[in-house]
Amino acid sequence: NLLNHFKTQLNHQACLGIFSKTTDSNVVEAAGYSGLDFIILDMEHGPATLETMHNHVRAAKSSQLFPIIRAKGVDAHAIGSALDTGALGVQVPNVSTAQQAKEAVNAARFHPKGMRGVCRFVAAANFGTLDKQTYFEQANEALVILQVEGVEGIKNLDEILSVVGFDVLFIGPYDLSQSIGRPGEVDSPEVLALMKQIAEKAKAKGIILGAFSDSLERNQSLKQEGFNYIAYSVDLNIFSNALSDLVRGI
Ligand code: 3PY
Repeated sequence: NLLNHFKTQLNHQACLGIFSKTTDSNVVEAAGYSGLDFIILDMEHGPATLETMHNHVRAAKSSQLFPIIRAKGVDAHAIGSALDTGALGVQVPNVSTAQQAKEAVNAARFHPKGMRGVCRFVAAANFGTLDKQTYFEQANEALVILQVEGVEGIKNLDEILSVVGFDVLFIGPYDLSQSIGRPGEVDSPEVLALMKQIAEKAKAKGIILGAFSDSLERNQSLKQEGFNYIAYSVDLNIFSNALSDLVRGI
């Protein structure tokens, strides 16, 4: 199945995804026909509502694209309801302390791994038709991705990395650049050095690394640096840039 297949891939090789800020589930489905590995449906930045997310998740699964929802923050309701849609992963932005990392894991996993709010009548449980035990076991396999993207998170990194129950540590270079007073300078030596520092610590603990990239060159360098979860750009930006290339080519 999609969950096991993606988890296996992620453990062994670089996987490529994009962020999505569309409200049209056809765009999400179409992205899957490209062979892309995963899509991060964004509820931190972007207009899509929880209702839209239900359709996005269905659309992604229909084209074998692994759906992850980025919740709006470290918020138990936002994290639980994202997974209730049937998304196979949840990404939590701006984790700065071990306490926040624990809260995120707790909100994403059922007992004994956490304390996620229980409703077995949601889309993720086939509206209550899925066998209870199967649902709870399956739900606890969801991918949990934590974003560290600020100096406070870096300061607390050892403790964050010691928290049990998350799968991927994701670095947000844009927020990181802002946190050192240089918003947007994602290719600056300072940001790259901090990313390297985070990456080395995560690697030493055997934790899968992820990052945002907005260039094809950066995709390659991240891959070489051992990042297996590479989130390239945003669907609508990719679309618009492809049209610019088209216009330039006439
Ligand atoms: C960042 O770069 O800060 C991100 O969160 C990616 O969108």
